[in-house]
Amino acid sequence: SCEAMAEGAVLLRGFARPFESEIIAALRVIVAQAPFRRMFTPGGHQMSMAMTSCGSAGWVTDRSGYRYDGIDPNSGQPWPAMPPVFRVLAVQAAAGAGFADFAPDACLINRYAPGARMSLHQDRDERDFAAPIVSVSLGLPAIFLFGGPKRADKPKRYRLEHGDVVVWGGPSRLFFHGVAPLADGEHAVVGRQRINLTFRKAR
Ligand code: MD3
Ligand code: FE
Repeated sequence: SCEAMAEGAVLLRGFARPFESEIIAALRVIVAQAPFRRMFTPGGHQMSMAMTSCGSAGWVTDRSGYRYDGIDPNSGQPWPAMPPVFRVLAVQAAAGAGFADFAPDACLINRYAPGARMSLHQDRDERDFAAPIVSVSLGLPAIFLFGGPKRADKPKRYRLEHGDVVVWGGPSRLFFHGVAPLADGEHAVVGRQRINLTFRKAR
């Protein structure tokens, strides 16, 4: 099914389900090369979710700021390549939402253990805001907080489940958003965690 959450934001329930086993196999290979790590914000706070990336650019944060970088700072090597199944999924979802030529160069991979969260923020580190962001939820369900163009806009709550894909384009591309603390549970395929993939055109 297909649902509009705001102008430019399209929720594709279960869109990633047919890709599930291939995605999980590809994720294992990525994480062996670029393990999940809990990064620090420029303010010195350690993030509660753990991250890694694949593609020609990955997102990093440290005491000097936020940025996209072609090199994983933990290994000093390029990030793992974006697996073809990741790219196909993201491009098909974007096309389904009306974005015909999505060409992601970065996939950020967030891992939430029970209790982990992401505070309200905007995604503004990408060069071109005309490109959408495609997000894929795997594992335990999360309450996604979807605000508006101003930080003070009261967020709406959406439950994102295993296999759900959202395309964020148009005005919603710069809306504030976050994730409520993850409730404990056990997912039959992914275990006691939630994993979120976000595909971006970073540079
Ligand atoms: C709306 N990730 O990685 S995915 C992020 O579940 C991020 O891990 C969350 O926010 C997560 O930056 C939310 C949904 C999402 C991702 C990017 C967006 C929603 C968005 C960018 C603009 C507007
Ligand atoms: Fe975000």
